[in-house]
Amino acid sequence: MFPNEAARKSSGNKATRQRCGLKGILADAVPPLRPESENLLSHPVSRRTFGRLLTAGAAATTLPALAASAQPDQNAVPAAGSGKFPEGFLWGSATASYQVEGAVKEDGRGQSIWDTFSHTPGKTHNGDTGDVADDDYHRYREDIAIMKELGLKTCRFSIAWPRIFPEGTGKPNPKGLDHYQRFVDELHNAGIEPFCTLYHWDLPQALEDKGGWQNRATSEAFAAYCGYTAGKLSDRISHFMTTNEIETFTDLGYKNGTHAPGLQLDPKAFAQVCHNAVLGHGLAVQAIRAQAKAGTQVGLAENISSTVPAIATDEHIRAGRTAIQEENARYMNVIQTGKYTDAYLKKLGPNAPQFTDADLKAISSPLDFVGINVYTPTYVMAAPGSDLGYQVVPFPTSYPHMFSDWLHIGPEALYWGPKLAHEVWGIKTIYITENGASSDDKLTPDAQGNMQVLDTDRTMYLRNYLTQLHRGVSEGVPVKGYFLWSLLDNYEWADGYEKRFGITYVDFQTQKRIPKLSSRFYKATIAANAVS
Ligand code: PNW
Repeated sequence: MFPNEAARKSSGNKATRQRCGLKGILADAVPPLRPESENLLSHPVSRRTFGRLLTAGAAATTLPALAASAQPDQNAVPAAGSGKFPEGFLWGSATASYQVEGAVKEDGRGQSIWDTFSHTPGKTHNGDTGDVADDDYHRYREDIAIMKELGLKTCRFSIAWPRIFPEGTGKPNPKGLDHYQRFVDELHNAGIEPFCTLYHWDLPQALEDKGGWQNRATSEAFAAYCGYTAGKLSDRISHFMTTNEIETFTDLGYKNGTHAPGLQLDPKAFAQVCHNAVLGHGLAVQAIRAQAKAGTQVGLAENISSTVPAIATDEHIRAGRTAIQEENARYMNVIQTGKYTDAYLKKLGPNAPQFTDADLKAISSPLDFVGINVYTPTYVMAAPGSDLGYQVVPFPTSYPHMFSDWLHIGPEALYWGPKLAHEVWGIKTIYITENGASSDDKLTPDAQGNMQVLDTDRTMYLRNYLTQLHRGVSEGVPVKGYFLWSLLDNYEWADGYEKRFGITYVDFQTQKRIPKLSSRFYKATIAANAVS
């Protein structure tokens, strides 16, 4: 087993993590929940929630969303069972800077914690690093041509903070910005709308040297970087996400130590890291709003625990609603509600983070959209008599998973995750900012001797997840787009180049790209605007 797999088994594997989660907490700490039959507006909302809904509504009418300007009525709900998505549904792909770019020493880029970590012996599979990765820094035109060929409407990519501020703060590096301007212009030339993530885990090493996310100064530096960058790029990018998967980078980087910066902090220091990270997100939202063009849409991408009722009866669905709040207490729930749940604080006791009311206000700054990364389900059941009234159901050892051990297959996660997020937090605009799978891809010759990858397992995974997404959209769950992880095989963090998530095969020796069967499936899905 590789180190990263061990980590995911013990922590990144959400079910494992949740099982040792919030047990021992009183069920009455959880706010009353709506019965399945009630819709959002018929439910009596608190004054605070009402205020938030009003703010969100005002933002929606004053800030012209990309989707709104694109004519088609995305609110039109397609018929159940038709497989059809609403006109204007945004089909995209997702990548991240350190996983695809390479060129780590080029054009004044500073060092990131992933350079340090991946070059430390024993930390990654085979000692693999992102030094070259997909060489996308040089080959981005070719990669955008692949997107165009697929018919993508949009593309999620991330900016490497150390390309913009090599030391994390201080003097910006114009060459870094130039690269992303060229990249985004090329996307526009191809008719592809950019969605930009500002932090996909490549923290400048200079900031880690001063404590990284343990240090509140990093939250402030992050906001400054985001404000500056969005200020420079919002003339050509309308959607920004602050962070990618706060949960993953804090858990694996600062608790398990299997991702950069490789620390295993005590519970109190770790709780502060989590707080500083959500605070960084909130301050960044404010900085982007202050410095970017009016109308810029701001959100984040988070792999929330997508709770799935083990059986879809009322009592277990109710358990799913309670669980989605408690299992996401440190991240999405505090971001949406401006409050750490009583159960979360009680569980931490003396290890609770230090925070102020002003912090909570910043953390819960209203968002224009929410990105949800969906890979695995978190199965839950009602547990009458237990403290929280629900239990997370562990995966049996025989439960099917993709090539990554942690990637348990549960298409219903793409139905229940967005649906419950919409119902519980009142989120009005959702994007699936990641969904995809690792496969043990093999190159085989076709009848003419050309190499191909027949990844029927990934294709099966995508078809089933998209069918469940369609189920939600056809019931009115406000998902406006879907970003497949990933366009290309790439550097899968501590798993190095061993675990491939691309729909395009990359030969890492020659950098040759070969579309897989799943790429043909995705192209056909986009062309039909329907899953079948
Ligand atoms: C995401 N889990 O990470 C990241 O955003 C990507 O950079 C990464 O390549 C992709 O998913 C595939 O791993 C995750 O344990 C890490 O549930 C862990 C989990 C999910 C996503």
